[in-house]
This record gives sequence, structure tokens and C-alpha cells, in this order.
Amino acid sequence: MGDDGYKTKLIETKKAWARAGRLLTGETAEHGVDRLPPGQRLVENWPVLDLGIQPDVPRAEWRLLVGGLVENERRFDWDSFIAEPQVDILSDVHCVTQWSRYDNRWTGMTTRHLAQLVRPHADARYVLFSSYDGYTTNVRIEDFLEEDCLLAHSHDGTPISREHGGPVRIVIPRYYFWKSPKWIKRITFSAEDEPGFWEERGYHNLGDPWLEQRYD
Ligand SMILES: Nc1nc2c(c(=O)[nH]1)N[C@H]1C(S)=C(S)[C@@H](COP(=O)(O)O)O[C@H]1N2
Ligand SMILES: [Mo]
Repeated sequence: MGDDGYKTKLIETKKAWARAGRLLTGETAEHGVDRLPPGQRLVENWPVLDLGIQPDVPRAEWRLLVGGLVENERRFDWDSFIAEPQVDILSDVHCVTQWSRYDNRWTGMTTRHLAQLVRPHADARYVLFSSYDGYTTNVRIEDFLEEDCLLAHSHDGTPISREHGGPVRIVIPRYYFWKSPKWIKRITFSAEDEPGFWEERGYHNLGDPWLEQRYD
């Protein structure tokens, strides 16, 4: 996919940062020791980052297809999604553009519950995401199945707004926030890894903020 129609200037700036290795402090922090990862600053507000497209997907029209290397492909609409067990999970957000936001309370279905429903094959090693704005990203299956990962529909007790990725977004707290796709449309379990939008544009394939894995 090209960058046509996206917020081209921002994308060019972020690609240039990746090339220059900007924002790397050279420090490392051990996960869980310091709460703020190296090179990050704490914010109280919640910045919006996207490609300049914020798809308007009403709950009634939202569909999510979960497939690929699974025993039971599933297609969710809002009612079937919300009928599954719901949990609240508190986590911190770390964006590669250097802001972090503590104590976000997300409500939704855990990725572990989803995996129980679809039953990924043993050779599924990666999880690939695609969204209603055309955004894509990728994680390893073991990271997707960490116990704090979920498909979230609410944040701090209110439905996730359109700008923040409602009706449903993925939350994968241990990585930079670009690994948490908004407006989720499709989840594919795969034997092969496939770099997503930012991974193809100079960003790290994993994106662990504690190791400052900002750029490739
Ligand atoms: N579908 C989609 N998901 C996305 C993005 C995007 O452009 N489209 N941007 C990513 C990036 S770079 C960040 S930092 C976070 C921003 O989420 P927020 O706008 O809710 O803060 O969403 C991530 N998920
Ligand atoms: Mo980001």
C-alpha cells in the first residue's frame, strides 16, 4: 500500500526519524523496574495518532474476521463480541513519539479468550492485524497471548471514541502503541511474519519500549 490519502507529512517525518535514529537515548531500563521506559515522558492527556483517516464504523456495522491458521474461523458482529466474557485490565501506554500514559483501564475480551474460541494451529507463530483505515501491524503469537492483551471497546469506563479506534481496538501493553491497532477489522494467525505499515517504514519489528526498540 502506498501513502496516498494518508497524512503524508507526518508519515514522512516519522520515516525520517527512523532513518536518523531520533529519540534514541542509548539508555536501557529493565522491564518493570522503572515505570517510565527510557526516553519517554509522562502525559496526562491522551494524544491521537493516526494516518489522517478516522473511519466511522458504527457498532451496528462493525465486523471482525478472525482467521488464518485456526481450527474455528470466527466472524464477530457487535452482539456476538459483547456476548463473550468481558474483563477490565489496567495498563500503561507508551507511544514511540515519546509520550506515555499511565493507568488506562481497558474493557473487552482477552486475546487468550479469543484464542480459546478460534484455536490457532501449532504452526501459527505470528498474528497479523488489519484495520478499517488500511493500517496493518504484526506481533508474535506469544506476545499476542500475554495475559494483559485484549480487544477493547471501552477506556476508563466509556466507549472508545472514533478517534481512538472505536468500536474495538487491540491493546498490547508491552510494546509501543503502534502495535495496538485501532478500528480492528481482521486478525490473521500465520506461520509467516509480515511487517505492517510502520514496520515497513523503518520501525522495529518488535517495538519493546524497555529496550528502546524504536527503529529497525
Ligand atoms: N488502525 C490504526 N491503528 C493505529 C494507528 C493507525 O494509524 N491506524 N496508529 C498507531 C499509532 S502510531 C499509535 S501511537 C496509536 C495511537 O492511538 P491513539 O490515537 O488512541 O493514542 O495507535 C496505533 N494504532
Ligand atoms: Mo505511535
